[in-house]
Amino acid sequence: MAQFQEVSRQSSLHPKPAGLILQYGTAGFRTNAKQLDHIMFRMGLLATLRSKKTKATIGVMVTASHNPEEDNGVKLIDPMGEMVTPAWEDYATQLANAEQEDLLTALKDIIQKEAINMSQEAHVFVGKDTRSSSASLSQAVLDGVSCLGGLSKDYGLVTTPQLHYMVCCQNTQGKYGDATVEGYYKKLCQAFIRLTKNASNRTDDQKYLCIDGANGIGALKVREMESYLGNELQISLFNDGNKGKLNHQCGADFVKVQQKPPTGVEINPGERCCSFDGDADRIVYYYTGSDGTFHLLDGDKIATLISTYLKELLMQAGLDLKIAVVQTAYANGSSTCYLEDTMKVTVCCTKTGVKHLHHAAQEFDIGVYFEANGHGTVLFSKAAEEKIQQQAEDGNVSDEKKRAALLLQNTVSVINQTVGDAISDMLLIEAILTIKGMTVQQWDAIYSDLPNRQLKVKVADRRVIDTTDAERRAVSPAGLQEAIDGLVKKYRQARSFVRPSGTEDVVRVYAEADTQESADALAHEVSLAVY
Ligand code: NG1
Ligand code: ZN
Repeated sequence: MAQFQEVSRQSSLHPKPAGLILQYGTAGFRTNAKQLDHIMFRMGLLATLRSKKTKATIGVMVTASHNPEEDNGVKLIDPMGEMVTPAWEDYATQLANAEQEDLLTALKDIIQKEAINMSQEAHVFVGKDTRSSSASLSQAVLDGVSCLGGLSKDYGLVTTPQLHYMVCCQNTQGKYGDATVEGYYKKLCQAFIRLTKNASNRTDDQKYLCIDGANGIGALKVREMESYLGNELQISLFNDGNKGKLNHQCGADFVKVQQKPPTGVEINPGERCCSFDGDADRIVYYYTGSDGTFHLLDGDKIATLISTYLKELLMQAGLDLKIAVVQTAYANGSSTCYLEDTMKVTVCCTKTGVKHLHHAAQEFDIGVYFEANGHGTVLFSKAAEEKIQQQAEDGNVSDEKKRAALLLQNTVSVINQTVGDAISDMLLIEAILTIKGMTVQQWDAIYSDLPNRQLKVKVADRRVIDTTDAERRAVSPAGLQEAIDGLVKKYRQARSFVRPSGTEDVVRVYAEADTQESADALAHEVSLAVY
C-alpha cells in the first residue's frame, strides 16, 4: 500500500537511535528532547490509527510539563479529552521501541490486533508548549499523521488542558464548547464574570492576583485571556518567559517541592499569589506572612476549598447529589482528616497519576480530584448537570434555591472537566474566594498541614520496588515495609511511603510528622532504607 511506502520513506527521515528503549509512562514519553524525534513521528502514526479506530479526533500534545527546558515529551489524548487506554499505552511503547527495520511490522501488528479499517478518515489535533525543541518535534508528529493519510489541525502554542478541551469540544459536536482558543476563553471568562457578579462589596484586594507563569505557555495564555476578563481580575504576571528559563527556580512544582516562593516574583506580605507549571495543568497558591513565613496552599487545600463550596451550594439549592474527593498517598494527612471528619465527605485514595484519579472521580455525582501537587479538576455526572439545570430553570423553587442552582450552573461552566487546568482552576478559586468573601489567610486556616518532606533517591533499578494499597505500602523488596514501619513508629503523627516515579528514574520518598524536623529526619531515614 502507498501509505506504508510513505511510512517507510518518511521514517528514514526520523530515524530511531539503535538500542534506545523508552516507556510510555504516567505522562506519556518524557526525556531529553534530542532523543525524541522518532518518538514524535511514531506517535503521529499511532494517533492516526487511534483516530481511525475510534472514528473520532485524537490529540497529541508535545510537552514535558515541569521538567527542565532541555527535556520534552508527548502524550496522546483520547476522544473525550481523557488519557488513552492501557492497551494503547502498550502499543505506544511497542511502536516507539521497534528498531528502524521493524517499524512497519510493529505498525501492521497494531492494525491487525485492533482490526483497523485503513480507509477510515482520521483527524488529529496537535499542540505544543514553549520549549525551543517543541517546534521541530511537533512537525515530526504532523509528518507521522500525514504519512497515514490523517488530517491534522495544528493548534500551535497551547496549554495541555486547552488541547484536551479542543479534542472534547470537537468530538461532542460543540456541546462542550467551541473547539477554538477563543471559544475556550469566552466560555470560562463569561462563567467567571457571572459568578463574581454575585458577590456584593467586592474589594480591590479580592480582584488582585499575582501569577508566576513558570516562564512557560501558561504565561502566554494568561496574557491572551486578560481581555476577556473585563476588569474582574487584575493580574500581575511574573516569569512570563521574556527573561527567565522555563521552570527554572519557579513554577508550581518548584514551589510545592521546595516549599518556598519562586524567584522572579515580587511578593508583598499577605498578597495572594499562584504558580502554574510548564504546561499549565497544575496550580498552587501561596502568600507570605508579615514575618516573612511562607504559606503554601497546595492541591489538598484547593480540593478542600472547592468541595466545601460545592457542598454548601448543593445544600442551599436543595439538591441531593453525592460529592466525593479523590486524593493520592501524597495528600497531607490533615486534609484527609478534615474532609472525612469535619466535612463528612467521602474520600478515596488512588495511585499517583491523573488517569487514576479521573477514573475514580467519575464514580460519583460530583467528583473533586486533586493531586497534592496541584493537578486536578471537578467532574460532574451527566445526571448531576441535568439536575442542576432543572433546578436553575424551575419556576417553582425559592429564590435562594434558584440562586444557588444558578451559581452551580456557572461553576460547571468555569471548570475544564477534561483534565486539571491551571487557568480554569485559578478562575474557579478566585470566584469561590470572592463569593465566600474569603481571604487567602482564611482559606489557609481551614486546617493546618502536617509538616512534610519529599525526597528523590537514585537506585540501580527502581522497578524492584513494588507497592500496594494505592502505593501506601511496599510489597517488595522484602523487608522494606517493615523497615519503614519501624522508622515511622519513632515519630508522632507520622506517615511515610516510597514508590518508583513514573516520570523520572528515581524512587520518591514521602514523610510527614508533627514537626518539620521530624518529617525531614523520617524522610532521610526512609531514603537510607531504600538503598
Ligand atoms: P511521578 O514521577 O510518577 O511521581 C509525577 C507526579 C504525579 C503526576 C506525574 C505526571 C508527584 C509526587 N508525582 O509523577 O503526581 O503529576 O508526575 O506529571 O508529584
Ligand atoms: Zn504539567
